[in-house]
Amino acid sequence: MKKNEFPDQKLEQLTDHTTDNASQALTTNQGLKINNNQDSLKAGERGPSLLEDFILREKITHFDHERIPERIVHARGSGAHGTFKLNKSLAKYTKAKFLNEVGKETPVFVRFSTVAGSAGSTDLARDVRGFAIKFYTEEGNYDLVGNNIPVFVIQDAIKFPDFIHAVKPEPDNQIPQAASAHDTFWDFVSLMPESMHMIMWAMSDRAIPRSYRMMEGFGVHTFKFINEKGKMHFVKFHFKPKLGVHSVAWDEATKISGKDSDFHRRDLWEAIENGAFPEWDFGVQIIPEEDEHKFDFDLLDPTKLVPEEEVPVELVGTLTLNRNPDNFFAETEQIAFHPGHLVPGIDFTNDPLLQGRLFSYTDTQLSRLGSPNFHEIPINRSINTVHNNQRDGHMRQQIVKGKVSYEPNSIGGGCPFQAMLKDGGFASQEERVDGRKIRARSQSFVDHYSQAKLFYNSQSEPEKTHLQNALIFELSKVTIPAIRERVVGQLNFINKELAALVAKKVGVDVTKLKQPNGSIPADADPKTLQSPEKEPSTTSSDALSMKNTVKDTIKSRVIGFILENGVDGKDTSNLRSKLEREGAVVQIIAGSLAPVTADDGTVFEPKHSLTSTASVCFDALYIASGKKSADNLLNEDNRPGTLLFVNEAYKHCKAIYFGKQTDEIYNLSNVKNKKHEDPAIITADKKDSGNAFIKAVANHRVWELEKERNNPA
Ligand code: HDD
Repeated sequence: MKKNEFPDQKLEQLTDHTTDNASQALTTNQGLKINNNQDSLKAGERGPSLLEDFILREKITHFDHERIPERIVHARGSGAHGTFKLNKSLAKYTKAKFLNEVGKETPVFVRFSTVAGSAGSTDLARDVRGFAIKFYTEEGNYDLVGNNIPVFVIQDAIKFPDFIHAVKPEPDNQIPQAASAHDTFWDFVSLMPESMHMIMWAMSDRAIPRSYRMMEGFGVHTFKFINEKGKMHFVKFHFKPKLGVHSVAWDEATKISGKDSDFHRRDLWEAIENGAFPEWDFGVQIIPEEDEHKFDFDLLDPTKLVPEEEVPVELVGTLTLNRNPDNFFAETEQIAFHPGHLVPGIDFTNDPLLQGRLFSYTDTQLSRLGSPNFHEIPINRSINTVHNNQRDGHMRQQIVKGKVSYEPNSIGGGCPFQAMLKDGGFASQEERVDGRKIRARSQSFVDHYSQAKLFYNSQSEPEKTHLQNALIFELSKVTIPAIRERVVGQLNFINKELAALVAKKVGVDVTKLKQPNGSIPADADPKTLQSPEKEPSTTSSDALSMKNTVKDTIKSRVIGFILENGVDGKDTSNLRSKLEREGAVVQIIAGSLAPVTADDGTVFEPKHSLTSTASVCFDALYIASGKKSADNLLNEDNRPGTLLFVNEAYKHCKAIYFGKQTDEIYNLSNVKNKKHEDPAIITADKKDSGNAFIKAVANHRVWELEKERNNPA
């Protein structure tokens, strides 16, 4: 389906604010047609410019003010429009209308982001990814402002500014950009044992996704569902990508950052333009109110997940992104999310991280978007009309009729009036709250390692190796030995082998470790503050390993065809059609951008040359059949590029298909020395080679052969 073929209420609303400049004359902001946009008004052709030049002044003034502050966190991001479809009614649990009627579609805008980097930073930073969704429901906007990691790094919002200051570039020299591999970050987390669970996730490959389309989304906090009868259930939100959860290798991530730092942004944009609409299954974990204390962790603690083995995820909907924004600034930059944008049927819990967020998000929009009227920006407008007595302020757009801007009133007939519950009026769920005013943390939050153990235990061997290497890389950038030591001390509580492996590489002697003490209040009993011995209630969970994710599709995977003049036209076109039928994207790479002529006269238009791109930007490679093409790829000019392509794809565990008569390339590359069975190296003589290639691409990578592939000799 093409762009804009999804008529929906939000799209119609946005269309009223959208301009198309096609066939239009240039005008000033006042609508005056401009006759000369090349020269300012001067006193004589070589004379000074005149103050009178209102056209120059208007243009320059607007330009001078066209930047707004970037988001304090999650500054780097990309978004798209889409739709949320309900496949199974949740009316039993919630009265939220968009979750009641099977088949109902709700327009959405989703923004993905990294957390630490500034707006111009690389997409491939090792970082958590934001996954924020605005549902434009008939009952108002509902925002689910989540991440691709189901737990958070701190338990209480009061620590958020500290955490962000620690991870952002250091204040004296603004180094490093978009990276956690530095002293202040590790200093902070080494003193905050509660961060260890999320650190495990952030050091895993989840933090370097292959694509926004291949990552999970989580609401993180436990929320509440309230049904028509007022009955409450706790709920955790999940989004599972239909393409599976996949990552890139760290070495690749660092190279992609140089070759194409917009890799994720481009990938999302192109997939949507090509009609390969990203899709997620939406799922919920429902927990009856009575079971609140059934778990051996606190449901209010945002550093904990609810293992799927304990409460299964029920898939009830589909999220599809199907339309790119028309204007990045107007839509993606100006969209303002807020966990406090609620609809009846959904409510907060007392999670102290969530409670603090409820203040922060409106507050930040005031400085970022500059006015309390940010809700009137087209992308932020709800699809039902706003009726209230809030008035005026910078950039007010709504024109509210009448004399009345207060309530109660008689002059306006009492309008706008309070809605009854039965008519969709929102009421916070009543809850008995009894307690002493106290600045303290619940004892039920004092379990910092059990789920960190669960995550580490659940990883496959290659995933564990990547996690170890990530920790080694990050800690090697820490210049203060005591910080490295403290982190290893924390790791020691999670897994002794992991700690020992990391310690060895970062110069820490595990035998001499002192207990990390964390930021312990002076009068606290240290025994209650840490729980290194506690084992997780579930010891290993399949859902936590990317190994167990979807691996049966090559939809939208980008496959590089490396070829040159004289290539076997028939073979190449056949494979191309076969892969495209499966939904893959084929891109031609040749020695230059000049059209390539095949042996049968077919002409292939290269999208890239061997020097303009690199194998890190592709999911798999086909070295196209044909002796002449292979010879040309190995001529003096092309040889280094061709071999680098193959060797890097090999090193990064990708599928490579060597077409007919490409033995010389095979023999000159590192692939030649492989001494093991490798299902992702396909040669043309292999039976059913085309399908074997498709299977290997769908498998994403042969991570289990990483050691062998990295030591090809
Ligand atoms: Fe936050 C933005 C996700 C805790 C304060 N946050 C922001 C975005 C995402 C998250 C995805 C980007 C939204 C967008 O694309 O515009 N934040 C989370 C999650 C958290 C979390 C999943 C924990 C579970 N955040 C959190 C805390 C605070 C904030 C505890 C402050 C007390 N977050 C903000 C913010 C931002 C933001 C400063 C920056 C830009 C914005 O809000 O609109 O208010």
